[in-house]
Amino acid sequence: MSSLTESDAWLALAEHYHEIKDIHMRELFESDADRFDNYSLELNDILYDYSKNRINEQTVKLLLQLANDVDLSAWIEKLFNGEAINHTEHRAVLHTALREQGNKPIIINGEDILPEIKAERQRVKKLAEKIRTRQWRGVTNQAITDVVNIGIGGSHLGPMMVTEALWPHSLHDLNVHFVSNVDENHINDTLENLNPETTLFIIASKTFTTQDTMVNAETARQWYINKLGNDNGIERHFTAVTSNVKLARQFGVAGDNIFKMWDWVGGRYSLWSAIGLSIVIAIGSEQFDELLDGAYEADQHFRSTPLEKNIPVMMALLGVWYNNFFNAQSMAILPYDQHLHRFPAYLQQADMESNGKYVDRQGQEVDYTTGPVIFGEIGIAGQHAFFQLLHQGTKLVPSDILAPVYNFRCIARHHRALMSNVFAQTEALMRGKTEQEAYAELKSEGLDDEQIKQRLPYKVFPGNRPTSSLLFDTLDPKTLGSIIALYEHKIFVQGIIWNINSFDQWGVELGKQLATNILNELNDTEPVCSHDSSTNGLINYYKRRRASDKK
Ligand code: G6Q
Repeated sequence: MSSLTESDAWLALAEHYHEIKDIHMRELFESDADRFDNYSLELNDILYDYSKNRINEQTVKLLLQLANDVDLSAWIEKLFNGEAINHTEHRAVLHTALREQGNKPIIINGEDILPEIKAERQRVKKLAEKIRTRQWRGVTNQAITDVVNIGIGGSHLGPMMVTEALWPHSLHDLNVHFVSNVDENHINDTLENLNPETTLFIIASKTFTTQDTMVNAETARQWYINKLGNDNGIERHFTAVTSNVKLARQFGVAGDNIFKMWDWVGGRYSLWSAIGLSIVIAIGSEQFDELLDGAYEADQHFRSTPLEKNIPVMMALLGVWYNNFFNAQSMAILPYDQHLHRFPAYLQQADMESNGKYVDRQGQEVDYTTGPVIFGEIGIAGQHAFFQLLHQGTKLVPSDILAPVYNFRCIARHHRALMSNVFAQTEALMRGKTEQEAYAELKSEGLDDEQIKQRLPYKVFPGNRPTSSLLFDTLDPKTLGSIIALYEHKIFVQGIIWNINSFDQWGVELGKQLATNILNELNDTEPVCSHDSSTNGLINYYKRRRASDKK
């Protein structure tokens, strides 16, 4: 048994689960008129309502005890102070330094990193503003109209999600595209209508060795050369963001166009760094600063608010409650703001790559479950698709609902229709529909008793399905920055409780390594026999098919 599952708080929670598992949230609301006030928190214009969860005072008390038992507050300080908490890579984890507004030095290897962060941010802004104001000229002295970010994983999802989310705040005559897939369709479809003389590429890769990105970058360079007939002026069309400056230079990117990343920023936490160059180009320097401000305010909230009033801490503890005691295997992220349509994909990486680990910080296999399967979709679209399972399926799927109080143009007719769904869904998931209520409804529809008897079982909804709601005024850069940082910190807290390192990603490294090995085997037509029969069979089938294509 691990010390976590033997801790007093864990054992008490396991016992408490048996007391609460059959209590319906309807009862919890009936017995506490102030439940909404008692179980909701605010940060600036963000309201976090967690009252529709299967918890009572005792649950919260025990979950907080669990957080205290693992010394969460001390870990929060270690995070902000730059201790090497990514112990498998001997690295600090300092995405918070990227949005730090204070001047107190943050020392890594004897040096204050803040001046370098600020200097690099200035370089990024300078380039972005030149592009936005059409001062940056391409090979034929034309302004840039299209920017293509080539990157994958952490060098793609964050910038892409934010650029989509803040589209109303962006320049609309400057298009920002994202290419991640090494499938040629992605880059070819993107380049089809672009003009190399007015296109700028950002090769975003911390390592500058990721195969997918490098193959796409090479294709982009060839496209430029093929279209123009030579490589004149190519330095005005290629930039890079990387911690491997040497490889970026070897690729041919001019030194002035290379922006730095540091090893203390994980890819999935890097949108605040120069990896966010595409974001700065889209929304401009001032609004990028607001995004950073919003994240900084969430950082301050996380660092200085008592655990019981701390939004990311409560988000994390609820996740642990369902994951480890209710045995919930998944969690749904359901934004009702169309501009957040890539937020579930972004969080999928942030959460699952961080907490999808089975070995603890001492190198032992854990005896409890860790990160959940994260999935999601725009809430309205989900309602017409997988919400059926949320309402009447056999699995418990705790869900986060995110919705704006105002949206961009805020046409009342649209917005009220949208929000009526938000409120109705959270209420229905909580309350469900009893047999009596279903009976009364069918009766009022004019069905006779025989018809009602047949249909009744299908019209009953058990309810008691947890949702937490995040309502925010409007999806502006500052609010988005806060929301992202709240989720980053939630993930951190869960990693601390589960005693895992949320900041390495050996599973991703494995994929990179395996693909490189097999790539060598695809370079000729010889059959392979070094794998299992399925992998051999698939590779050889592919090779045969390709060989006959060539004939
Ligand atoms: C993120 C991961 C991973 C990484 C990609 C791209 O935290 O490390 O998703 O971002 O594999 O790596 P490069 O930026 O090095 O190309």
